[in-house]
Amino acid sequence: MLERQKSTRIGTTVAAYRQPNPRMLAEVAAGLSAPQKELPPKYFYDHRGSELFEEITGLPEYYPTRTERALLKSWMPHLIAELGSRTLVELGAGSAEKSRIILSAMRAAGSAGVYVPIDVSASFLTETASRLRREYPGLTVEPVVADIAEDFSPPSDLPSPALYAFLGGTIGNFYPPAAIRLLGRVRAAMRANDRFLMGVDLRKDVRRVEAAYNDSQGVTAEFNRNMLLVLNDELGSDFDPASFEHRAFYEPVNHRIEMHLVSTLEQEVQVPGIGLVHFGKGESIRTEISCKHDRSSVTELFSAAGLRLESWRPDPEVLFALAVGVRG
Ligand code: SAH
Ligand code: AVI
Repeated sequence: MLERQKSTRIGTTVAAYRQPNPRMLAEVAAGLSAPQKELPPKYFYDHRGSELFEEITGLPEYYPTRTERALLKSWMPHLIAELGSRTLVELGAGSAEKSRIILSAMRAAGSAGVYVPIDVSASFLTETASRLRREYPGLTVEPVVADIAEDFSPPSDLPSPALYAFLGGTIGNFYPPAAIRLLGRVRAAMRANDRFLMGVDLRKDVRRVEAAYNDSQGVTAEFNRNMLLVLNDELGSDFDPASFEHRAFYEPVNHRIEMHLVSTLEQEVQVPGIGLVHFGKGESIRTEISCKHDRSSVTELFSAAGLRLESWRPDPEVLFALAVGVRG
């Protein structure tokens, strides 16, 4: 879906843009005309954005990935042996680096059948699928390029039981009503003996969580600005990423990190199909929320989506947790 296009700039003329995706154009138009400008975080993820996220996962300040990995390593061999999962359907799979822990547990239990990684980052997903086919020769890998906020349709007739997984704390990147709709679609696809495994980033000391989104090497800042390059490539807009500053802070009322791009000057940006977009000096675009949870907020989210929280496993420092849900 989000593929950076090879385009040629001739003076100020931009040649050879694809037809813009109408949904993207509508979302960007609505987001940039709101009083608080806002863009959906899925637009971070072209191939470069996916690479930058991978880089973030290895940063010393970014505790979620290594904490979730340790939780998966200690729990998955037991959980998968107990469930006998034959299919893994994963939302927002990315590089599937941690998914391999689940797939290896399925292989060890003799139950590895089908892996369905779903992601909006098309070419990155294709690469992930090819690598997995090489690493797990007996596994059927059926990647699906889709926006999980809009449509969620795993292939039918998957071997049962299935494990649906949504790792990394990505649920936190959705506003609660959208998160509930998304989980509701997972619930609708699940059969009685299927399970839903979700990674959630937990509420904690504000300094710890803010540091994870303000890393000292500036990778998160580059990831944030990448969204403007995605817009330039997809829509032919003329954002100058250097004129926007990365800002990330904890918003305690809604228990979430907010990431913004702040215009360092008064400027106008041309977005074909939308027109000139004005930015005052210091005006920002909110590019991401990352909601932090606890056991009771996850119980509520699940129950609003028709799921029941069956198991809850935080790490010893209570930074991150794995939650397992069943049809309620
Ligand atoms: N699950 C991986 C990657 C998390 S990064 C991990 O835990 O490390 C978030 C992933 O979700 C990215 O790969 C991104 O491309 C994907 N993603 C974000 N929004 C999405 C959407 N609306 N639909 C589908 N995939 C999405
Ligand atoms: C993918 N998602 C869970 C990440 C997060 O922490 O909300 C994206 C991210 N944004 C900045 N750093 C990482």
